[in-house]
Amino acid sequence: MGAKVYSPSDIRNVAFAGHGFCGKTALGEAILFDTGATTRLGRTDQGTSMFDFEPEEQKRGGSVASAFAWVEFEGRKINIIDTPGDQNFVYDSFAAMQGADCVVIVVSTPDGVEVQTERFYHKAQEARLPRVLFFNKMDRERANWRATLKDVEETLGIKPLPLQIPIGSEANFTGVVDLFTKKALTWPKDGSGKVSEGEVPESMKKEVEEAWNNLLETVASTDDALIEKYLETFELSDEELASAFRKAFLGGEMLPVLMGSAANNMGIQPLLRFLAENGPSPLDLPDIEVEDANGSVVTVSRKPESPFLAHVIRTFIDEFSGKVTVMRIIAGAAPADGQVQNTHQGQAERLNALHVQRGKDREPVDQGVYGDIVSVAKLKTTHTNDSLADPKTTLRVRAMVYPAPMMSLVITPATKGDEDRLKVVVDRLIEEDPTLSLSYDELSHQLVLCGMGQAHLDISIEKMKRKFKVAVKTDLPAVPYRETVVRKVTGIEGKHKKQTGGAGQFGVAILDVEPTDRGSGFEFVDKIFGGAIPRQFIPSVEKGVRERLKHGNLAGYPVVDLRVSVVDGKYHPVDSKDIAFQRAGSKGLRAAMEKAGMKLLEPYSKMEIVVPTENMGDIMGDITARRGRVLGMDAKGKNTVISAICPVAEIQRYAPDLHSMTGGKGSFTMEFSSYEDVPAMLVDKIRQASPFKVKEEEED
Ligand SMILES: Nc1nc2c(ncn2[C@@H]2O[C@H](COP(=O)(O)OP(=O)(O)O)[C@@H](O)[C@H]2O)c(=O)[nH]1
Ligand SMILES: [Mg+2]
Repeated sequence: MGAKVYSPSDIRNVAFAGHGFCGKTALGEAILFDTGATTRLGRTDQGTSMFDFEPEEQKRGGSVASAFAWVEFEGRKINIIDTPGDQNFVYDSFAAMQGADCVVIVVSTPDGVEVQTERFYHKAQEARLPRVLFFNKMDRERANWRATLKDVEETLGIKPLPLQIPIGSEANFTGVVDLFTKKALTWPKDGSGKVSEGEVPESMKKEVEEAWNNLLETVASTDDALIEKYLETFELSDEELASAFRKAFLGGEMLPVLMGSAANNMGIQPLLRFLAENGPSPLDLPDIEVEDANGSVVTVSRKPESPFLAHVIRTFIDEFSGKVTVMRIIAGAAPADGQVQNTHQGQAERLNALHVQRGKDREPVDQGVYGDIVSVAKLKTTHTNDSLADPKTTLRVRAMVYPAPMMSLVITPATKGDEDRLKVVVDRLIEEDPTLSLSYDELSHQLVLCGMGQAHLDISIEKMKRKFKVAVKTDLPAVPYRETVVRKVTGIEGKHKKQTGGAGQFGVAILDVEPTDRGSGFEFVDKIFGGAIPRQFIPSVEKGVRERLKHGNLAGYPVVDLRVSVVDGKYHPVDSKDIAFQRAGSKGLRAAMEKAGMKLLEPYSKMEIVVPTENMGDIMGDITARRGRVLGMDAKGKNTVISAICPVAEIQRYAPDLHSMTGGKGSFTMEFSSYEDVPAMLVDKIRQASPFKVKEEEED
């Protein structure tokens, strides 16, 4: 017997999002326990969470990938999508959020709105997902919910609407007054989640009255007819209130606030009721814009009877089932014969047996109904962010754009001869995680693993070892220095002449060489008139020049940003041949570099650093010490966003440094900006450390 099949009207797809360690996973665990899906309360800090089931997560006590679980509450199926909050894994969260129809933004009340809270809030807003706030950790010291309300208003730019008032605070937090029912709901601190209902304490009546009036007024003002009635009578019927409330919530016009303590299993049932009653069912969803094979926009009506379309929101490798693909059914229902088309890859796939997930546990389910989240094992080529569709259509959900990697590490297998296996293993990891990539550095002949940050790469390397038994050594990648010429030189001769017994080799190329703008690369100009070098040998000269550009005269790094013009030359009717002119070009450029003088260039990254404003001075001082330049600052709530550019060489380990300078509260993104001159005092050091020997021209 398979898992229960629910009607789409009874399904709710909810993502939990927010800053790392705000308690999203704890909230998910409390929900699993209170709905009877688990028999004990899982804890992330003890490695007993259903959601954080990967050993890397248990070791860290924090989520590194999204996880899924379904529960039943009051006859409704709630699909929970628990997302990681860490900056390193944020794109995994974004991919998983594509399965959600509304988002619970979890806020640690003592910490207020943090960097990733804001990021997830805006992401959900952009995706037009209704949002509700859960003020968590109400039991903790410095949990001041009024201050956090104010913080939300200032940083997110929307006045949040409390649906509850807390009873007691910090260690004395015992529960909430529910404004709709005017009941006091309290929980013991033993994690049992047993809710008791009582009367509103006398001392809170005035506060409750005020909050209720605020609620009525806020809801009424979302509807012209309603606000008129409210202003006349100061009353609304329950039905009027409920329907206007739901409409405003679904439209994203209102940001309700619920609260509790997830780790102590307090405040969970009201959140579930809120989601069951107010959360959108898949039948409430508007049409969706997708694209066809040509990339043209097609509007699809999200209904059970539309042609099947599903989107892959997560892929992971399970030790028993192999590759598991989790998908959200966007339109229609899964076909009974399982025949579908991967419309991103143009490949047929077969859905063998559908399952529903609870962490890594899965149960078969007989049907994939419209709106549900289901998983399937052993698809051939399908990845996260692909769409699976009715084979009669070519429709697909527009693929998410992943950012450029922010950090790279050189990896070498610990066991010699594992190189090929290493490539295969990284490919498998990339199936789970599209933000990871592998490149080959031609210059250093090294494999470079690229990802979102230090923690991301560390975890990927741990996974390689655990899942695939491949251990690697890591190194910081070499900084890709470049060289360029300092001034223009003209009429430089490159001459190749070789006479060994029989046929000789002869060619002369006269070159002009000049520096060009930063970032312009290399340009080759043919200025030969009158056949001083026969036409067919001009490409030979260019080839020789290009070969020589691979290693400059100064420290052996590639040479960029110059124009080389071949202006004259000499040839011999018999001895001139391709190889002779290649050698002439190469020698000419080498002589030109010698005469023009060379300088070293180093790459800079553009950074956006978000830090608590009180750390701003330290961070800016540190940027200067790293030879960086601060370009601007922007206050954002209690944080400041610093934009800066910094030499890549100075920020290869910025993540852990920023972490310790800000007590874990800072975060940053970076991308390549430009090449600039290396300061004179550092040139010698870089020359000596260069992995390249500066080649003297090989003798003929
Ligand atoms: N005191 C207290 N601690 C909590 C609460 N919720 C979560 N925690 C703790 O906060 C830490 C992070 O929780 P977790 O659920 O892993 O956070 P996530 O990163 O948002 O998933 C864990 O040590 C939890 O036990 C709460 O309501 N009160
Ligand atoms: Mg978590």
